[in-house]
Amino acid sequence: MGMCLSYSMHWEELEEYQALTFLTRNEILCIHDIFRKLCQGKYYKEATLTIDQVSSLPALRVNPFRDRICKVFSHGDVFSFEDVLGMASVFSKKACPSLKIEYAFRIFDINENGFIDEEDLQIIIQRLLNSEDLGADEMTKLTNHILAEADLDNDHMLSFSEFEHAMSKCPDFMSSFRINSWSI
Ligand SMILES: [Ca+2]
Ligand SMILES: [Ca+2]
Repeated sequence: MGMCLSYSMHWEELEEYQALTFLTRNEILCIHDIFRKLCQGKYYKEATLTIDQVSSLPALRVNPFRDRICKVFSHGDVFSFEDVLGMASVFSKKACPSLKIEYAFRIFDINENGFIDEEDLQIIIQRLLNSEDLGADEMTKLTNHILAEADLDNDHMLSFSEFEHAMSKCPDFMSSFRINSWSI
């Protein structure tokens, strides 16, 4: 715990970050520590990290959606300290389910057309199963199955409210959409 102590953040700033996020004080200090290490001691409010630096963190390195996560939480292809905190907050244990669902939808809307469509579903399935060579038949079966369960208006894609409804019936989702440690 003591390792995470860092004195270059003012007490009031720490309190403010705590009020604005779902993170604990210690989590904020840990992330601050990592951020400072990666930006080589520059003043954290002025420094940014590249997407490569963030997606190489142990917390994200093995996540099959790390490119999408970085896309959704970065601004202008870089991460400010507050961008990193925002990301950590959404993935924290205490973040409210509706916030997690909102960001999950943005992460899974891979072609960014505002819906989770068949194209997105195929990529999501490939990544989750870690399989490039799933047969076309099996893929169609899986996407049809998901759509049959969740596509309530039969337009072959999931709107945000259809996705939200499906996720609320899926108790595993909340525990999987979580990152417990950001340490290096
Ligand atoms: Ca889409
Ligand atoms: Ca639909």
